Amino acid sequence: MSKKAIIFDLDGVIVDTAKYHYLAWRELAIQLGFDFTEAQNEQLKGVSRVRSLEILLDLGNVSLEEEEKTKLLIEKNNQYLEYIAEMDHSEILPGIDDLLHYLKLNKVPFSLGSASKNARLILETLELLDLFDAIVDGNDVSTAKPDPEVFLIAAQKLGVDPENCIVIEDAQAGIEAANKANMLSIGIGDEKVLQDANYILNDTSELTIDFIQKLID
Ligand code: B16
Ligand code: MG
Repeated sequence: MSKKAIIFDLDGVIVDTAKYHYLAWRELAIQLGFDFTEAQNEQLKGVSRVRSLEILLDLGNVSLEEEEKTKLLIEKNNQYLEYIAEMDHSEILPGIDDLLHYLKLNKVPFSLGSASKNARLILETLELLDLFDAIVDGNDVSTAKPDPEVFLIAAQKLGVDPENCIVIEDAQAGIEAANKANMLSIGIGDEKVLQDANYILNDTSELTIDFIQKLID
């Protein structure tokens, strides 16, 4: 049996930071003169910060100079960081804390594979950072999901072959990236969005130790 490893996405798998991204993007949209709905926010899940702004501006039919975009990206992130600063351990999604500790105890290597450039800060706030064997985030990649780069770097850092890695993701772009990396994919959320995943679970409470253990045996 070859060694198996697990790669966790952050937003939507470990913690629901999407609600804070939404609030910060919405404030920006209102400032630019248009509204931004929660349904539209779905399009930003798993997508890089720069790409998120492009999607938002398209939705509002707003076109801006590069310089202005850079300013807005900083503004949005500062606002987002204010929300993040209020987070604590209690915001970890159901079952995740137990699962991470179980994997640690059983010496199953695991990494983060997130698009966020704030990933380390968020994991630290949740008191989870030290558990991870590797962290790969938006600062480490040149191409965002659905490109498999983030997961391939994680596999390399863990010293496990991609085909022995299991990716847990909530975004369609993340499932596509995992499939391209030749990894087993577990989608958390809507089955219509995550239809290309090898397994689809409604939420993280279904990500039980028993379920994961069967996949790594
Ligand atoms: P940041 P994930 C993603 O996290 C979020 O889903 C996405 O909405 C966000 O734009 C992206 O991180 C970048 O985040 O602005 O913090 O760098 O799901 O890949 O963990
Ligand atoms: Mg996500």
